[in-house]
Amino acid sequence: MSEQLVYLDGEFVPMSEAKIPVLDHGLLYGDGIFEGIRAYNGAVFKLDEHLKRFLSAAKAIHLTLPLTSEEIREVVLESCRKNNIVDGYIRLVCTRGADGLGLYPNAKAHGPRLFCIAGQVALYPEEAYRNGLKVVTSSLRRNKATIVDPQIKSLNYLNNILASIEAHRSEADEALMLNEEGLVTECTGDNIFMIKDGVIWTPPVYLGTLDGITRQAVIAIARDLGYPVKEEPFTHFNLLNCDEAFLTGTAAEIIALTVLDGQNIGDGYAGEITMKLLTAFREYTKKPESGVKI
Ligand code: PXG
Repeated sequence: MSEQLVYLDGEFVPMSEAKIPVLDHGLLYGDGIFEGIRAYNGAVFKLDEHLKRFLSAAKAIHLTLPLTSEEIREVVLESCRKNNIVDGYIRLVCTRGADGLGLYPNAKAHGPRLFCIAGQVALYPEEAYRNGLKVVTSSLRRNKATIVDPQIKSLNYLNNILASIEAHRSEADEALMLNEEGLVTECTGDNIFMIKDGVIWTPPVYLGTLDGITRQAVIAIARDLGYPVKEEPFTHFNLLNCDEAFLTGTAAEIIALTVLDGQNIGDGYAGEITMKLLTAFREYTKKPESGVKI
């Protein structure tokens, strides 16, 4: 197999040559933004929604992207073509560039650096979808929107990484993150939903949640199937006592949360509505209208 080709700063280079200088502000300070995107069946899933979020994040951190939205769209599609992607995972990143050791970004140094990696997706084993994930509540609170807004998909993921390390140290798969008020926000790389008495709940983004692309798709699919969906706050108590809970994210798609802090959610297996949504979601990902053709 030929070497993976990475788009970096205007050209496609082999992975082994795709390097970022040590002075890049993305590396020194987490100063940059990213998107994790899936390709299904020869199309990039929700590409325009990902680009919209990418552009909003750039605006929020005062980052002038080196290409237009239309050009970035083409970079993503061309990255897939160059690597023969039919089903895969794409990482789109823009760093502030090589700006030196000062905190204030030096505009005279190298400008923002855009790169795009198109490769394979690491999936949970299929039995994880039936058995669900073990989740523990993190001792770390989710970043407050008044400090660094979780809606900005920035390269600074320490809040999430530290919570993830904490979860794995206690042999759980994921960490539940509450905000300063103790309300449920999301997990470290996934949004969260719970189902109680046939009603589907997910936290509103203003609590400190990333507005996930999968979250949006699942809300639309659930409403199409006739389930009421509420984007309203709920507590750890509510989650612990719900009938079913699941996480959503680009990599995981829809995966049940079956054990929370050592206690079963429902009967401790993926629930009926969760599995119905997963089936409907997977059908939707195969439809041409869910993505942009590669
Ligand atoms: N919340 C956070 C904090 C995220 O980073 C999601 C929710 C789900 O959003 P999407 O748009 O993917 O439905 C994310 C997703 C991973 C991984 O390996 C996931 C994300 C970033 C990096 C790695 O699962 N983001």
